[in-house]
Amino acid sequence: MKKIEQLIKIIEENKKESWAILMHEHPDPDSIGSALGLQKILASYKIKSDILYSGEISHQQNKSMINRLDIEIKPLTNQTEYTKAAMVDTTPKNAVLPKNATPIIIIDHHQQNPKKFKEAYIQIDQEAGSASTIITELIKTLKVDLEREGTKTATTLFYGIYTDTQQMLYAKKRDHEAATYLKKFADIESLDKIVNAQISPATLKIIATAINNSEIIGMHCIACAGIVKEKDALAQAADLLLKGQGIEHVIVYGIYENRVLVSTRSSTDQINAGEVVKKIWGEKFGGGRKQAAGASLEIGYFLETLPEDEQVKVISQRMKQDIKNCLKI
Ligand SMILES: [Mn+2]
Repeated sequence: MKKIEQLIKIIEENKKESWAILMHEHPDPDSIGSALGLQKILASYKIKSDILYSGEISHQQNKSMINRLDIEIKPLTNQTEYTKAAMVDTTPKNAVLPKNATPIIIIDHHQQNPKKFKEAYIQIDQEAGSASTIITELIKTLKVDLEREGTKTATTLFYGIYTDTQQMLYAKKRDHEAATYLKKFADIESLDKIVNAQISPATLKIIATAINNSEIIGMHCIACAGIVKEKDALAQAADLLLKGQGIEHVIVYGIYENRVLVSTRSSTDQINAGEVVKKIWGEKFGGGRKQAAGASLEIGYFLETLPEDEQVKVISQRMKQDIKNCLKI
């Protein structure tokens, strides 16, 4: 049986089931795009599905996309109504599933082999620059209509390809072809507003504090953002600092509601951001990918009761010490 026939068979056989589409923990544009794309595919078979995520939505651009395009995705709590699950841009290894749902579709472009799920349609395609590329190809093959009410889907899929290929910089032929196809149906004006989302004054202040307090040691940059009211700002500060000349590894941290939140980035093969975070603070508190990671640490009673500026001072000192010790810098 051809691969596409296998997919159609699975969809047809499960028409009466209750479907959930899962993305990875902290959905990015590629996750959201491919989830919406798959939802559209299922809808063309008259299947209603919900898109769920298990972590949280961070980063201004993601929030801005969801709000502007009015995208409906729900947090995964303890829903029991779903019987089947489709996973995009992730595999069961890296995402939580609804209680009663069996994964029957797994589509991803990362290196992972979900051998456990023999019954499922599995398409792990590392040649694709994004999960959205794979889904767009399926949309084309299955002749799913994007002309009618397909703008939202096309726009998010396009954005998914765009971000996962670093603004098309690493896009291959397939990604370009998929993007070109989607562009006919996408709302480029909205996309422009999403890509160039304005930064709130509070976020700007946090970024400024992080830059002012940054310490650069070789290719490492360690920065304290102080007390932060908007935690997404930490990731934005880390992204920006990584653009600094000679900087290839960034660790930004700030105090947010009795926790120290850490956001890290790496642009070099020498540093695996996720591994570094695990090594410094332990698997329980931190983790992530090669290029981006984070940690969340409890402050504790004695520090919490200190005045804010004392808190920042003590925490920052300890943070820097732990980071430097671990990196041997
Ligand atoms: Mn992806």
